[in-house]
Amino acid sequence: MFETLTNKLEGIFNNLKKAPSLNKVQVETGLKEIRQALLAADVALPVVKKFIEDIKPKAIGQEIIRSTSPGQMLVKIVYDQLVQVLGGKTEEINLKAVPPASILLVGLQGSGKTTTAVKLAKNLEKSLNKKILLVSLDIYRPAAQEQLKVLCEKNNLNALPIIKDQVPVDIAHRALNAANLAGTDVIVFDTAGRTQIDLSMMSEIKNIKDAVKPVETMLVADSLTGQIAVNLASEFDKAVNLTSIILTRVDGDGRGGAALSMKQTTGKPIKFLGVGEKIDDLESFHPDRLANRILGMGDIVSLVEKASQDLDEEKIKLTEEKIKKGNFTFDDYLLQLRQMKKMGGMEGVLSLLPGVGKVKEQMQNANIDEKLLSSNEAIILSMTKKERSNPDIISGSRRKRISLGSGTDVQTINRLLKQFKMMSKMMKKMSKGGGPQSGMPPELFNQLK
Ligand SMILES: Nc1nc2c(ncn2[C@@H]2O[C@H](COP(=O)(O)OP(=O)(O)OP(=O)(O)O)[C@@H](O)[C@H]2O)c(=O)[nH]1
Ligand SMILES: [Mg+2]
Repeated sequence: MFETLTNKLEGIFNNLKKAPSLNKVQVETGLKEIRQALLAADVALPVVKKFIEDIKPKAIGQEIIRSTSPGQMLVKIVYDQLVQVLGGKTEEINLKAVPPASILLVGLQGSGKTTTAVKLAKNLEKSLNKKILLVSLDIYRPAAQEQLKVLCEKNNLNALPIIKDQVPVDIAHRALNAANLAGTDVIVFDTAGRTQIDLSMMSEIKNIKDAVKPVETMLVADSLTGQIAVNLASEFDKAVNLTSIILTRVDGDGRGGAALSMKQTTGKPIKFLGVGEKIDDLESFHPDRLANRILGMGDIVSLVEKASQDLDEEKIKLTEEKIKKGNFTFDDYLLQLRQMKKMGGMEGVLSLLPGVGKVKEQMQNANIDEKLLSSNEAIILSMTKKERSNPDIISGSRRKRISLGSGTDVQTINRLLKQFKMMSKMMKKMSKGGGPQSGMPPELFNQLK
């Protein structure tokens, strides 16, 4: 699976990742080779272009984290971008409906719809413990309905009994009734193979959609056809509004162009991969796992992840030192806000700082929520460097400018400045090592000392 790309990337990184340092020319050559590798893997040109454009500034201006090398950082940058291109986060199958939830599989002839219908049913039965009904709406290919029935019998799955000469929309209604009676959770509808240019078949699928109101309309597309599969997805989407894609025959696809181009080109997520002919050969699609498989360098990726986490903690320690010394500026505050966002909000970062239990409570009482974090960030970003290190100079007219720049109002700025002033005053007092100051509860003083 995607061996061509894996081998090429491995070749490119083999030399780079060991090098203790990389110059600009080396990085640029590396990027050029990655570009060629992606093109050779049949990834769509606009996708390749964006891939390289997005990683270029990161690769050239990369911040090297201690205990990693530039080459290792580059591996991580490419990995992150691969995850992005593959769709970012995992998109689960949508079954949110008053049961039964209907799933409609559409696609070209021979793309793997019938096989996938059965695999998908087994998968949902096993992983989500769902009660499933399978229904063939393929009245055109001889024995198509029997094919599904036989596959279901073989795998202990429920198929709707076949009634000869019924048209697809009627079969669909019958399936809905049967499912309601039997307390079925999910109905998987297999359909006849059709092309996007066959207008009568396309209008049939629209009628079927109106009848079954599927929560998922999934295109079953053959990964081996590469960019043709991607274009097909766009065409089908225009005609019938797809919700997601299942790529089949990925087991035989050495290149992976369809998987890598699909999300960016069509906007539709891939939810499953068919990786063989057997019933269990269907995998949920996880961008991060696939990127790892393609790159084959999971160890380096986790090494860099770990190192950057250490760096985050280092930065927090540094801020903590500053707090103790009483030189806390808006730049430090900004750093903290960003760390907070990255580390799962307020809770996450405060749990890393020692002795902040009370402050945490106070902040909660003061209603400092996540939204406020974002608006505070925007405000600080609208300040000049001078203003950040010396907030006292922020006059009325400056406040107005900052409020315009950050899309907030002057009151919000006043509030932030007041809060900040109080915070730094408190910190200064504490750093002088005096006793509890007026207005500060003694237990808070002790916590922060
Ligand atoms: N290797 C491999 N073969 C697959 C995969 N999915 C389907 N097939 C094979 O592809 C062939 C066609 O599959 P079907 O499920 O009948 O395709 P279909 O889209 O229903 O075909 P029509 O109903 O004729 O349009 C079968 O031999 C399947 O075993 C896959 O992920 N990997
Ligand atoms: Mg079929």
